[in-house]
Amino acid sequence: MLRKFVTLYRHIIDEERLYPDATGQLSDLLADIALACKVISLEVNRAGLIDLMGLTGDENVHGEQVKKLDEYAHTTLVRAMEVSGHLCAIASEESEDFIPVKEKFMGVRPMSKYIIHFDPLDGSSNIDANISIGTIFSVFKRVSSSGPGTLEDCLQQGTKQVAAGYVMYGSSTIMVYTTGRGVHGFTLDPTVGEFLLFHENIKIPKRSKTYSINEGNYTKWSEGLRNYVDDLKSDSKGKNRPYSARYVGSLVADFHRNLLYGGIFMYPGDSKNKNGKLRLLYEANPLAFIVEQAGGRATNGKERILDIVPLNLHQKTPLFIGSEEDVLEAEKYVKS
Ligand code: P6P
Repeated sequence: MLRKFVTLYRHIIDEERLYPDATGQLSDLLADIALACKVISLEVNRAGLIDLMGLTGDENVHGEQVKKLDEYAHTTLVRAMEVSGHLCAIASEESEDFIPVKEKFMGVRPMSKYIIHFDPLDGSSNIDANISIGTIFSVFKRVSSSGPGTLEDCLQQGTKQVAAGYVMYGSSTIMVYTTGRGVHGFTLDPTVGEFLLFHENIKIPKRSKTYSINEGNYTKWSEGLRNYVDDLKSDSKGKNRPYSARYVGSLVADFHRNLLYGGIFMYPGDSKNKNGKLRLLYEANPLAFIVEQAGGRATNGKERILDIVPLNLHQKTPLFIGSEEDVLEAEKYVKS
């Protein structure tokens, strides 16, 4: 069967045509994100050859060592997003405060009606080991009327997202995105510099045989969670046990594998960090939007991720995300 030769931009425009009142701003914004990520991909893929490996010696807002590629990815995205003319505010893991877009960059059409959150290079602690890392993004319509964006524009419930996605820099560079009409995956063909459709309408299996969690934290977990993971490893034939453990330690890589093959990824709160490690606005929310669009489920163990009302830009949340039936089962144990 002849596969459709569909570029990302073609796909975005086709999606846009389904919304009669679309102004084209979101389509342009998604194309700008893809372009910025192509540039980042170039650097990630040759970081071993030029001196972008290793540390800048600086620390980011979370006191984490900033890898040079982190900084590069952040700067590349901010520059591309500022000049896009479609944003009134930009929020990044690498920036303590959100960045209001300067008037001179504001679009001349309806005043720059979007805001964006991104994790410029998630999993960056794996850069030197050449393990897949990724850019994660989440787009909202502004709630303020005009001018540079406000904190209120940036602290919206995940259900209000208009687009979300990630770009994973691995054996190939892929982009997965949703605008609320299914989840679609693209592979970058470096010879033509285009993201080409490889998987339209991705659906995550309802039940899997894979779980992803850092078992090094086992002694800090709640009793309910310990019982759940112990059960996954048992060999009770009646409940398709034991599951396989798959954990890269790079959120985008673990999430993407589970999205395609099925699986549950967990980063729970524990006795040391009650809200776990992952961030609501630029990690949990975008992946939760994607997984629900693919027929999966994402909660904090009790509440749907997308229903959480954010209180600050870098707040953490426990995350249980992936195959619907697995997440529901995990919740039963965690609540017990
Ligand atoms: P741990 C990478 O540093 C990251 O932010 C995510 O990409 C990943 O899922 C998680 O942390 C891994 O954390 O504590 O298991 O090393």
